[in-house]
Amino acid sequence: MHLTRADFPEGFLFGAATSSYQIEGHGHGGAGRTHWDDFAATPGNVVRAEDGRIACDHYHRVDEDLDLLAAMNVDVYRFSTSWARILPEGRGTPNPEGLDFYDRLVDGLLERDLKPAVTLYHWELPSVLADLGGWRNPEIANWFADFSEVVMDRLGDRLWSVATINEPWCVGWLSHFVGAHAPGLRDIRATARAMHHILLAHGRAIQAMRAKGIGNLGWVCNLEWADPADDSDAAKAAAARYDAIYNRFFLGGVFKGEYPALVLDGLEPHLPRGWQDDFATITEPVDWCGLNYYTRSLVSESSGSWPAHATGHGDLPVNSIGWEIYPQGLRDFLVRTRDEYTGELPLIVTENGMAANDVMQADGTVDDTDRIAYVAAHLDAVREAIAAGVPVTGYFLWSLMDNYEWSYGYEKRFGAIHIDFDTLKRTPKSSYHALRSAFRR
Ligand code: IFM
Repeated sequence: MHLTRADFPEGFLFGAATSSYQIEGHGHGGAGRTHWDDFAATPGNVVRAEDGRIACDHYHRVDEDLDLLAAMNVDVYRFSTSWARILPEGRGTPNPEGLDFYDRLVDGLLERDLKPAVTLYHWELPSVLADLGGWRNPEIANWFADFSEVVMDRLGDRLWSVATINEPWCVGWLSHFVGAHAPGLRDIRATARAMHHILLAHGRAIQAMRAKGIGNLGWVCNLEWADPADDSDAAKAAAARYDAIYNRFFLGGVFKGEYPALVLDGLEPHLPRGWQDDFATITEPVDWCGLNYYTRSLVSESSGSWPAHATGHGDLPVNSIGWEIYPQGLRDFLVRTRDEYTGELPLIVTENGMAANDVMQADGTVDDTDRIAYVAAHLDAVREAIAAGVPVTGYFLWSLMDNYEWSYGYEKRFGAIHIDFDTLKRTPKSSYHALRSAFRR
């Protein structure tokens, strides 16, 4: 790693990120069933039908994991609270064990001088709320705001930052239109409603938390760079549609109070009545914006109905999932987000990292030089954005440790720490050691 802390502005924050269902072990501690448990139990949805019941068993190994985190010299730990662990029925009486767990986690971070950055929702919707329509039901905005209050009543006095919903494109489009994530729907009306209600729930929760005096509230979008697959007007138009759905819808909703015309072309007939009135809530100001960035796609026109686009890849190197490695996209997104949406608001790279085929060597080491190169190239892209005047204030690695990679099960590894999913042994990889040196104070 050619970079160190000294290459970034004073006060720039380095962090590592995880999420609850992906690491905790959802089978422990009285957590309620989630729609990911249901999705994973349905044949064909997840590799080997794996679920998050045990995951990394972080629930029982939290001290060991926090020690490793602190020794990595990061400033911030971005983690999420499981709605179903805290409210097994989605609403009503909290599970005391669930709240106690996050309480210990936050105290453990503070004892180690780490900043707790919580994300309230990272995809594990309680099944009972999914039964009521989940993100399709407008009531979810109230359920989510209530959940945010329960979390803040217990943890709000000790958090560094709070984000509402992680990666709204995944929660909305990928889960309701593509059907690749829970609840696995392929339905345009469900998609339109879910995408709108995600934003409404975000706004309501921000209002509820602000009313309680909680500060440093943020919004996290995942962005994927979209280039036309060729020079044709059709490919350019398809790429613009893809970009509007993936990247502009959620930023536009929160920061401009409008949806892109290219998305309304397909979704407007399916949005709930009076959707425009909700922008007053959706645009509730936030204190920072998080961007999760991994890759780009080459987009072409496809036959069939709206949105009539197909994605493919060029000849760039790829990660082990097949995602092209394109650091330039991170620099360009940071600049574009500042220019078109957020202005002087602080931007944080809340996730960035690489899936790689990491193999434990006979001597017990894991050499992931490709991941070190990936992170270094993306940190360079962040530096370029900073040099262009973009107020980027932090970079968080995805992920601290190998974990449950959703529909890929445990097959795809993103961690700086290797997990042996049979023994649950933790082994820091070479990227962990490289970052630990780079982040040294
Ligand atoms: O593992 C996911 C995470 O849950 C959300 N952002 C992308 C990561 C890698 O796919």
